[in-house]
Amino acid sequence: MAQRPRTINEAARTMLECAACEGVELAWERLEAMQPQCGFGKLGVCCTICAMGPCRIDPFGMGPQEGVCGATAATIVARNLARKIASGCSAHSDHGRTVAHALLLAAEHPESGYRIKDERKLRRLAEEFGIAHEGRSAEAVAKELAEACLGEFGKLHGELVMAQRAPEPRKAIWRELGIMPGAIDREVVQLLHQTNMGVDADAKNLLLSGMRCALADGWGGSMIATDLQDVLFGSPKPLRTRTNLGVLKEDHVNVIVHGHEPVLSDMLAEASRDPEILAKAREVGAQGIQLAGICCTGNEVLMRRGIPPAGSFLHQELAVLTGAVDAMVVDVQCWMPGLTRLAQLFHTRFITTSPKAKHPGVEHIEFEEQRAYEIAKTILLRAIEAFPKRDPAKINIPKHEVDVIAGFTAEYVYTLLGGKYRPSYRPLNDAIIAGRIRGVAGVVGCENPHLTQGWGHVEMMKELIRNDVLVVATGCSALAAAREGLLTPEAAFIHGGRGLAEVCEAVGMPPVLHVGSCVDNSRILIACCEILKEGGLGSDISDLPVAGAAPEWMSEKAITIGFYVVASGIFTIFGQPQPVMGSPEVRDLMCRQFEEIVGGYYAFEADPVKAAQLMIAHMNKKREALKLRPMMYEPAAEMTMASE
Ligand code: NFS
Repeated sequence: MAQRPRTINEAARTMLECAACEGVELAWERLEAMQPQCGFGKLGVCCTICAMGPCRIDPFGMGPQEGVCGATAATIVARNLARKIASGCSAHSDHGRTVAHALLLAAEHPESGYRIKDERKLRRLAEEFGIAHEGRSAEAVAKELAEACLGEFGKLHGELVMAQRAPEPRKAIWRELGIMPGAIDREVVQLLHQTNMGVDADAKNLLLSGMRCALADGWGGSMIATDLQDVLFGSPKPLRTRTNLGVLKEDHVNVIVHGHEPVLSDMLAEASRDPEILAKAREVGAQGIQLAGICCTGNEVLMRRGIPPAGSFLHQELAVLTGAVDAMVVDVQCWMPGLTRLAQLFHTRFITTSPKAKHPGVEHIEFEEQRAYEIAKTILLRAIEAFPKRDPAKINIPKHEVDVIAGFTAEYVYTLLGGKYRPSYRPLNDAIIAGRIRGVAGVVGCENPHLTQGWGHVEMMKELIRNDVLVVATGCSALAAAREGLLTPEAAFIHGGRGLAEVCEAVGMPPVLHVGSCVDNSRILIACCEILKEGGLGSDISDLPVAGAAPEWMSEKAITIGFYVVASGIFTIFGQPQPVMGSPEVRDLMCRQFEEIVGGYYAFEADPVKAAQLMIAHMNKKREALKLRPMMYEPAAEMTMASE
């Protein structure tokens, strides 16, 4: 049987060949060594919640159908899934909390190095939170806003402030179902309690609570992260830079920032321009410092500072293999412990920085927001020390890099489409109503060595834009698209349908808009609200011709995102199924009954072109319900089946 290619990306392929020659083991080899993987775990029917187990349900109906406590497959699957939602919500929300702390610091201790960069957004948020701001200093307002946001995690009463941004009919559904989120931490705690041994055994009830917790992420923790990052680090605006491993420079000290929270990476970006640091770099023979990103912290500094992304999730090990990474600096989430051993084969300084994320044998330079700039400089000095220790024989930087335009936000769409003098969502709504644009798809999420890296994202996006669907992308999906040149206006003419290409040409925008990191999926929710407010496309998010997808997902965070997107009323496709296939009851809930309950529902489809067709069919259904005009141009009937 022909082996599935590991990646669609040329630079990654070069590095994988180099790894194979050197006998270095990466995630792909570790995956192979793991075969066969546990089928019970994959189906979600293995329960380790109490010590009467581990229990597992026989999916073929030949063995036990209940755990020792009597829990059925549905209970076990739903409980396991709910715990993953709680974990994903924790990760994003803790990120939001960190940013709120940094904002508080900026307000109270300007000497910390953090500054308020978007005062307009600060004041707008203050109004939303009921904080008086007129005639008050930005710092005074920021202090109150940061405290109010921190309060959202543990407040005793009421609903999340940002969840009020949702359209009225949506909020009515959430209240009716009892899934309107309250305090963020409480939603996580309640879900963990509910999934304890001997508490909730009702799959539907568990998944509804899962939705409430997920909504506390999407319309709470993640939204706080996004908005406060805009206040603190500046609201992104479209900018052009380069991406892929070729952005690493042989004659520069290369520092990779990897992880998620820009409180560190933004400060490293600032410190990398410090004259003292640059002088030190020159002393060791380097021309300067090249900062490059991996994963979502890479997206954060890409959007705001134009720092080039070296790659996405599966590029992390490949970057070290170039032999030219002097320091790999990680904070939280999505870094592989396998990096530790790999970095030891090279001169690369692998540095952890968060008290929440350490690994034996790894240098730990703890990041403290109060001394952010000083610590950022210390980290850069470590990289400079490493530079002369490079082994020239091991240096192999693939020459691949391409143009990328990134930095779109829900707010920026106003100017993008409406122009500077008539900022408005009207042109977007009109293009949808007139049938020039079929709808909008959010394609997001991770990469997974189970699939050919980038294949799912890129083939899905190509099929969508070919059918006049505007794509918004975040996280590693956006980075995969960037590497294959989809984030440039030219891509509209090469791959786009005629209607979409006309719109892209008129405003000079790419057919795939990079809207940020994974917490920035909240921007997509807000864009949906703005489209509704503009009028003509229904009254609830579930009325809109929109869909979401995570074709190569792997993280628990992706499950949480999926749940808040579905609970917000949006049809969502995951490539690999979530671990629920061991319970037909849970699968039916998610893939069918959810539509009646919340308007949004799931499909699992690994073929990205077929998945795109499902999204298109969904958009057509919504267009019909809205009685919109037929599409102006239908693409040629031939459907290029994706082949792995
Ligand atoms: Ni999202 Fe971003 Fe990438 Fe997946 Fe990880 S970096 S927060 S979880 S792997 S998209």
